[in-house]
Amino acid sequence: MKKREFLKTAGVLGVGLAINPIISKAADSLNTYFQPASPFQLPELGYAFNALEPNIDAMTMEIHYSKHHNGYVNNLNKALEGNTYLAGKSIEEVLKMLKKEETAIRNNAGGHYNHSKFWNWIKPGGSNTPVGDTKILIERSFGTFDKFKETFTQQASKRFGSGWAWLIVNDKFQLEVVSTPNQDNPLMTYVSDVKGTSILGIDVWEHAYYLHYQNKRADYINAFFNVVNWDMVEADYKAILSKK
Ligand code: MN3
Repeated sequence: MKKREFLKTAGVLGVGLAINPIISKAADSLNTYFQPASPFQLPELGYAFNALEPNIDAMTMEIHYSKHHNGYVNNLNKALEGNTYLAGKSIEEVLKMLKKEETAIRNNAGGHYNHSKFWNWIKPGGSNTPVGDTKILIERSFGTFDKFKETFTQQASKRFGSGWAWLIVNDKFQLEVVSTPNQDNPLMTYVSDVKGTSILGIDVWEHAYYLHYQNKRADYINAFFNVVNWDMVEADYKAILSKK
């Protein structure tokens, strides 16, 4: 759907969607969040390891960020060395262009992108409920915020083994809750069955919660909602709109 058609369709939502969406400061900083091209670097976390306690414990944050995410960045840079068509591309382009069988790039590019987004989708204290256009769209798409939470929680709970649950904007500009295995992402054209751009995601790999929650994934998902940064979700949505 072209932007104009979308805005016409979205017009029924009323005041929530302006004709010329104003890109907030958060969206600007988001656009500069990733290094424009490889080699990639571990981005700054933006808060202390213990800042999300008691919802996400300090040791989990420290290991998750400085070991797991750092490992994805280093291994991605190694995997891209000598790659003639992906080296020098942005991380989003790498996700969109990589081939299914390029396992090292697929796992580590996904790992870098997914975690870079994830750190920004959570913040100390969170912000309890959606804001702005995404609040309207979530209520319109799922009925109520609680219904959305239920759907998202279901996707996150039923993901067998390692992976992520996402709230995405699909190619029809609709919100959808989906899940992908391992470090796959809905931006991966040649990999993912579900296609779109995520505006919220939860890491349900055991490394994301096991130290504190052990086998109780449901408790971790519940706690995640206490620290969701809904302003960032809104900024991500506006950034998608601005590129159409
Ligand atoms: Mn992880």
